[in-house]
Amino acid sequence: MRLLVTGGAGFIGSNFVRYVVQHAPDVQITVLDKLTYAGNRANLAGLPADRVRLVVGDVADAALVDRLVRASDAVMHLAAESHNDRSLVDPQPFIDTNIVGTYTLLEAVRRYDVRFHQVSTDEVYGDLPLRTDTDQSAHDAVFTAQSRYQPSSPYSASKAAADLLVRAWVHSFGIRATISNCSNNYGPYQHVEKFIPRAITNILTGRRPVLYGDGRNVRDWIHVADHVAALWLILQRGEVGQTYLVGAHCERSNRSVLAAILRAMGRPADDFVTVKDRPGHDRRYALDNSALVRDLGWQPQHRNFDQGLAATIDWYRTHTSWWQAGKAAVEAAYGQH
Ligand code: NAD
Ligand code: TDX
Repeated sequence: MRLLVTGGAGFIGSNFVRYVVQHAPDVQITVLDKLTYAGNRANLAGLPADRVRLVVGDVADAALVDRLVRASDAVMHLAAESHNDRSLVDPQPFIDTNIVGTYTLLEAVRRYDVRFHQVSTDEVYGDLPLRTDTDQSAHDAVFTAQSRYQPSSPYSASKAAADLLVRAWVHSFGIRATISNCSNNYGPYQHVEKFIPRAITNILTGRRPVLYGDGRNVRDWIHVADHVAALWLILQRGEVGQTYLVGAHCERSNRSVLAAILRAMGRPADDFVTVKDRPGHDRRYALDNSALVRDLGWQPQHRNFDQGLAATIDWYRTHTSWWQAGKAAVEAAYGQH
């Protein structure tokens, strides 16, 4: 199989490429990645050159995308602007990459009848109420593949728009596509702008980690290794036209995640700063993964969040050269808003 992986030099993309190289010896991978601030050649270091090639370019470049899709049997589409906070400062690249880029790929897979998978997020469904002691409906609420799309941020709106284009291209043109909507990932190679790596690397550089608002917001965490295993399974065995929700039933408040990081790194429990809340901050995400478990037999392997977190902390400790150069600039940018 000739597989085109867009965004393969990013966090989830590079973990996916490594997974496929290890598990599927017959697959040749072409990574199409613009190498934005979030993409990094080093994420693909050490992979065999005869199995993986990197093409630096834009998913919205129709001529380049046409040429690469024509030469592929399947496309795993991960390229995106991925950070909510950035989308609140400058939405334009989110429109260009997430919407126009996805449209550009869809037109190419339509021309050449190439299998396509859209990697998306649970944030397209908006947010859920926090669980409370009294409100039973809040306890039961989770996203399902039938949940309404009601995104809150420019980032999630751009992902929602892209997903809807995929659904329409399946419906109107019969392209062979699937979609997955995954919860919050953590693990190696995640950019230091994101919550968990930011907190870890703040502590490692003598800064205090940062909690937005009251810290009661809940995210449903999944180890990136479990997400990429699901993506590979869906690409091979998923039913065309289906949406799969990917999550590992690991809801944690931001406050409790930060407490676990501080504890694991030997810092006092109150050694963090609280800042103004993110505008439009989604309260809670949680999702129903039953189609993936029932139909495709997927099971998360990294079920112990504290262990996964400890391994992630170790990874950042032992890979300082991977993140150190960009750290100060990320913190300086955060300081401006
Ligand atoms: P990331 O920001 O780490 O990586 C994105 C990659 O896309 C980078 O390598 C970047 O250079 C590349 N890219 C950006 N614009 C491009 C363009 N115009 N053309 C080609 N390449 C471009 O993001 P990530 O966290 O790895 O997310 C990957 C995908 O998974 C995204 O589609 C995201 O919406 C989705 N997702 C992420 C999470 C999460 O928790 N991180 C959860 C669910 C879904
Ligand atoms: O320093 C911080 N302090 C903090 O309290 C940062 C960076 C974040 N937060 C909060 C905001 C969120 O409630 O932590 C939570 C996680 O924040 P992010 O890492 O920015 O992730 P989130 O906004 O939840 O989106 C992530 O998951 C879904 C990814 O960035 C998206 O690409 C994915 O679609």
